[in-house]
Amino acid sequence: MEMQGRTPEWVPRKGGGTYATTVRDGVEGGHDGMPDGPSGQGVPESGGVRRRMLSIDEYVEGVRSGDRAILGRAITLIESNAPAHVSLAQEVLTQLLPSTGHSLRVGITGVPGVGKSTFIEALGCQLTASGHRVAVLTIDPSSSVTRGSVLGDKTRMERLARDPQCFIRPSPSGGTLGGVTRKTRESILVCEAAGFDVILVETVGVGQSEIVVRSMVDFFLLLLITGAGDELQGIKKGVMELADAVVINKADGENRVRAEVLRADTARVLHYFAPATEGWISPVLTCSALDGDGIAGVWNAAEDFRSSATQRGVLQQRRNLQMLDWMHSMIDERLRSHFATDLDVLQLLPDIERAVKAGSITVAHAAEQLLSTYERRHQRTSS
Ligand SMILES: Nc1nc2c(ncn2[C@@H]2O[C@H](COP(=O)(O)OP(=O)(O)OP(=O)(O)O)[C@@H](O)[C@H]2O)c(=O)[nH]1
Ligand SMILES: [Mg+2]
Repeated sequence: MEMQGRTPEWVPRKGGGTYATTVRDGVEGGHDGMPDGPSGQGVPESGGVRRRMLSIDEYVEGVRSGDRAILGRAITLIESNAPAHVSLAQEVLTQLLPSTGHSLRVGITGVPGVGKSTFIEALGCQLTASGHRVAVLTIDPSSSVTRGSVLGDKTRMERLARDPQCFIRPSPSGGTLGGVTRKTRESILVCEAAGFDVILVETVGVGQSEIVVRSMVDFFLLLLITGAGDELQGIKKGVMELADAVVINKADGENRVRAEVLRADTARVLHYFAPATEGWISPVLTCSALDGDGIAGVWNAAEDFRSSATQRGVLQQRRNLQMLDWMHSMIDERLRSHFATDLDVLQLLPDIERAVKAGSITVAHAAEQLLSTYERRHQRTSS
């Protein structure tokens, strides 16, 4: 098989070239959870280092034994779009599946600057101090261009990044939101197999990313701050309806009173929404991520949620549905991309689009012509 032997895992990138067909770099600066910073093992040096490809067993055993370097490499493998890596990653995942599912998956969203990273640092440190092992993943749609707020996060989660009981991995760069979603979902599974019992997924709350994170976590947390305006913070976008808990952050100093007012107002608004999770009343809390006040209360709410949702079977049901939705969205995405790249369709498309714009053909008829062109070609190739 092509993957065996000395196939290079790391390909030199010139001028920061495309990641699409290569295995993406590990994360510089110890941000992948290596306690010892940029030189941590498992992080390739920039410029590309040829390293021996690990076998499936080495990945599986390494991850199961909690080897952080191999965990980092397994996630890098998952993030690769190269076809050979994709199939190897699926083999590794299949073997790891029995060891997955034993964590509480928590999504954290809120407008930029609300304090998500600071909150995760505070919560993460409290959790590891009480014996938990915490993995932090981020979904940042902007990171495909700029690598997002990784640099900012590095300084805001400094203590946590050095904590040996914590593993931090930023958003995979490049690709569609669908691709990023698959990678993060699979990374959650690998982190669970490596023994992390709390998975925190941060998203910056731009575009569709909150919905995407909601679709992969058990417990979804919305952070708010005073003075940012309701519309901006998700009431109109419908994010508040998805939250299993709403937390007013920065409830410290002079802002404490305003935060309490917003808490009470938000609780009143939430009262009119259908529950985000059947049988669960989403609490509205206050905290200060900066000085740590109220963080334990947020975690208590998450624990209460876990026990109540587990008891009622709602948690398992949510996870089952999430996996089915995931499967269907992967199929949708593949079909759509087949259709959009079909040569016959591409040839016909400009004429059809012109006709639709000119009003000389109905939309239904146009869609029908394109789809039947696609189907005819597909029937030819499959017979
Ligand atoms: N006073 C106060 N400041 C806070 C608190 N939490 C965060 N901050 C500050 O708010 C700013 C933004 O914090 P971040 O944690 O980076 O916010 P974020 O939501 O992760 O931001 P993005 O990743 O850019 O979306 C920083 O300057 C923090 O120090 C808090 O509880 N109280
Ligand atoms: Mg952040």
